Amino acid sequence: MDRRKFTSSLSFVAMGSILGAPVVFGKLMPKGYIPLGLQDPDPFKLFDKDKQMVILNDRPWNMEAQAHLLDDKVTPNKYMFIRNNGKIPERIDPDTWTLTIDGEAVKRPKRYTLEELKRAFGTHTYQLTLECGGNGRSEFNPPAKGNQWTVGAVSCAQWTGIRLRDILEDVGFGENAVYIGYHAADTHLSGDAGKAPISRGVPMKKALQDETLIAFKMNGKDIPLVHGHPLRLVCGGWPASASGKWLKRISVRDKVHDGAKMTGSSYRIPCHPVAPGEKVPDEEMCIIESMPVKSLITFPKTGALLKKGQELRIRGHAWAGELEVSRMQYSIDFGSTWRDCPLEKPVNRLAWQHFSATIAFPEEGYYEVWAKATDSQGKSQPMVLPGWNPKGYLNNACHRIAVKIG
Ligand SMILES: Nc1nc2c(c(=O)[nH]1)N[C@H]1C(S)=C(S)[C@@H](COP(=O)(O)O)O[C@H]1N2
Ligand SMILES: [Mo]
Repeated sequence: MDRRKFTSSLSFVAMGSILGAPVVFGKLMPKGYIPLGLQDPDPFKLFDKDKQMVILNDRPWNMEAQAHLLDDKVTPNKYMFIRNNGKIPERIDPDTWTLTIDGEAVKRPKRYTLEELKRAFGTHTYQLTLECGGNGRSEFNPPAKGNQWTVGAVSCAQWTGIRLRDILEDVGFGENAVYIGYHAADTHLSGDAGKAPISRGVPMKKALQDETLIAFKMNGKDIPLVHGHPLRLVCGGWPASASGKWLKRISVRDKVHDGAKMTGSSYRIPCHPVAPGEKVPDEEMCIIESMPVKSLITFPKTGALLKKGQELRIRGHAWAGELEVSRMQYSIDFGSTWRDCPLEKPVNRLAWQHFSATIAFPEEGYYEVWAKATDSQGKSQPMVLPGWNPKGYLNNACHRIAVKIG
């Protein structure tokens, strides 16, 4: 039995004896609640993550994958990056959890229990690519503040839930509806209860898409706590910050949602290109919407050693926000020449696509394998860093791995 299950089956008196002190107010604590002092201090165990995941921050918790950990077609929890802006909510009781729909543009504001949501609306499952807007931030110069993500802040898990559209149609919304904004149960690091760590959203057009889900399952199981249990908004193909975890309320707004991290330089980029390091006034910053085309070589791990004459089988994934990836190429000569490689169709819209290739190297020595995806509108990944921006978003430069032959 794991520690979490073990502790949640104990009485608070028994817990107190482990802690060496009585659990004050123990009687008032919800069933299954584990006092912080008893939680596993090992974050890999606490979040059920593989030891090869890389911790970028512990306050709040932020953890990324490495390219080779993302080899699965459907990302399992153990390799899924964690991005938190605040403190993970601790006392979650799915039996009493509710979702409220309100806002200026809603016709009949309503509150649903989880049971009601599951009963009233059809269930849908999609595999959805979630990439943090700041994935690749570590390479920008001048450097951008924030978690120094390399390549591992992306996932493509299978999400099951109901369509946000079905709920919005149930409550009704006016012609004045512009945007939806989410409100969640996580709390600000400062401890200020009136302050949300994050409250973002998407325009109505995105909110009403088939694939925009209010999810209650990830990869067929209850969503893990750190990824939004018991309810999460999932907007695939957009910066993952639009996919609110621990979802409590959705507001149908008559203007662009103005919650925490919707303004200033948060998840916004200069509306027009700027020079590296340039100061950009707030009114010249635009909200990031669909993510740009990108790909990742997930096998082999960089640094592969091959014998002379041995062929190399590579594989990976490519994605392009709202668009499909239409072409995948690789280069073994630093981008001088490119070869096409087979690319699979996505299992559904907004899911990443898989590519593979068998590469023969002309002679022994050091090589880099570069991968380049092109979207359905003809845009390819740049080979070097794309436009600098104050917070280091949208780095979709080609991924590359080192290979040595001989
Ligand atoms: N409530 C809440 N939702 C949130 C966040 C958060 O801090 N709180 N972080 C957002 C950001 S910036 C990202 S990149 C994704 C990360 O999702 P994951 O931790 O499940 O991988 O969640 C988004 N949803
Ligand atoms: Mo993010």
